[in-house]
Amino acid sequence: TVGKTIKCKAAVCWGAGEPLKIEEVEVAPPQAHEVRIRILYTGICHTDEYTRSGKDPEGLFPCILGHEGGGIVESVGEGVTDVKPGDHVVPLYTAECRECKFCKSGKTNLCGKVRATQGAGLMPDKTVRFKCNGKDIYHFMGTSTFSQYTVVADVSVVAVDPKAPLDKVCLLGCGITTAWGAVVKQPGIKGSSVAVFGCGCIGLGVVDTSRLVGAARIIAVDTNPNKEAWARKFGATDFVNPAKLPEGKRIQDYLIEITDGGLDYTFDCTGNVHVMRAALEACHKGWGVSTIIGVAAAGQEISTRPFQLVTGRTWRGSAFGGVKGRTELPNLVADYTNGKIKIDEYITHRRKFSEINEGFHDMHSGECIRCVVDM
Ligand code: NAD
Ligand code: AHE
Ligand code: ZN
Repeated sequence: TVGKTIKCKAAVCWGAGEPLKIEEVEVAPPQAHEVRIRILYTGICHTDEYTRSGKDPEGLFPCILGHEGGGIVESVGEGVTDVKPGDHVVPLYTAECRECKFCKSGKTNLCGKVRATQGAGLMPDKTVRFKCNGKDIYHFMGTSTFSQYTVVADVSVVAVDPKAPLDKVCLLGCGITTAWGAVVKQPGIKGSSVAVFGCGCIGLGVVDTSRLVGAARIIAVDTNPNKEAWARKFGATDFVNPAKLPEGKRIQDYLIEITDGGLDYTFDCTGNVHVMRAALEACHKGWGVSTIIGVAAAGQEISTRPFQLVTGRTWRGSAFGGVKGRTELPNLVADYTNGKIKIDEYITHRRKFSEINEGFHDMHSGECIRCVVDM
């Protein structure tokens, strides 16, 4: 049986730096190994804004952004075995095919199966499923959740407990999972000192998970003074505003002073390459480990004196927290429904789909942790 094209509303970004425009789009039926999803809720992540703004070297326009969604499977193409119509699902921007060199390595959550086409804004067969006024529209991150219906590869979606509220667990599609994994998969944090640079959804998630795994001291760092109360609520033991340090005092030198030589673990959750350097240099000589989570603009590069690494500091990074979505997300949903991990606490704003651009403005206000859009 051949499925039908669906007409629905989607927020199209027609060009770098432009606001999103709600348009009627046509969503073609899922082909072999594809899944068409009715998106009910989506979060807005800083990475959506990063690509919208034109800072993403992989950005393609016109496109339908969004990668933090929750929805219900509408139909599936041939050969799809893991999900069926009616299943509650979260799309995954980090696929998990379980067959490629990456998946089989046991060393990474990055999957090679669809990443090249995904980065080119296409489905795995190198075509698109979205059209607007007869024009092809690119996919984004293999998810495009800013559409009432989207099509994803079957390796890029996971079914979750239908009893879990989709307006909450959609946030496990990126921010909260990214932060959780970055901490849980980093051995040694229990009993250690941690500094977290940037207290948005990602940074607060790192603070919260560090508390959960038993870090001894958690120093939150943010230039926005309003983030102190947020950080403490999520488990920070200290808060430092780098903008309030004495003239000429660098944040890394200050942190080294107050921690008897530096932190055991630091995390960049800002995407600012100067902050990334400070986070690395705030690490303790001999063993400190700094993890980059933030995403930097095209053309930006990190630097430090190699001596920083020669003397035992480690610089690393993680994508989607190192989490293999199809295998691990159902457990994380259970952790949420069992009260082990927070989601509700991150939701500061809610918007109707027609107000999605206001959701982006909320993000810039400095008072928004996550905005959930009701599609
Ligand atoms: P956000 O904008 O909500 O949070 C960033 C925080 O950093 C803000 O509180 C801001 O005040 C603070 N900040 C800005 N400049 C600072 C400075 N110089 N020193 C200290 N704090 C500073 O963003 P978010 O949604 O939490 O995302 C954070 C970053 O993580 C973004 O770059 C995003 O693209 C990236 N990200 C990466 C992954 C991944 O898989 N690696 C996943 C999700 C998001
Ligand atoms: N396209 C950008 C990089 C963007 C990036 O780093 N994305 C993160 C996820 S951010 C989610 O909010 C990621 O997972 N990257 C791994 C991957 O395979 O994309 C660029 O610089 O080209
Ligand atoms: Zn994201």
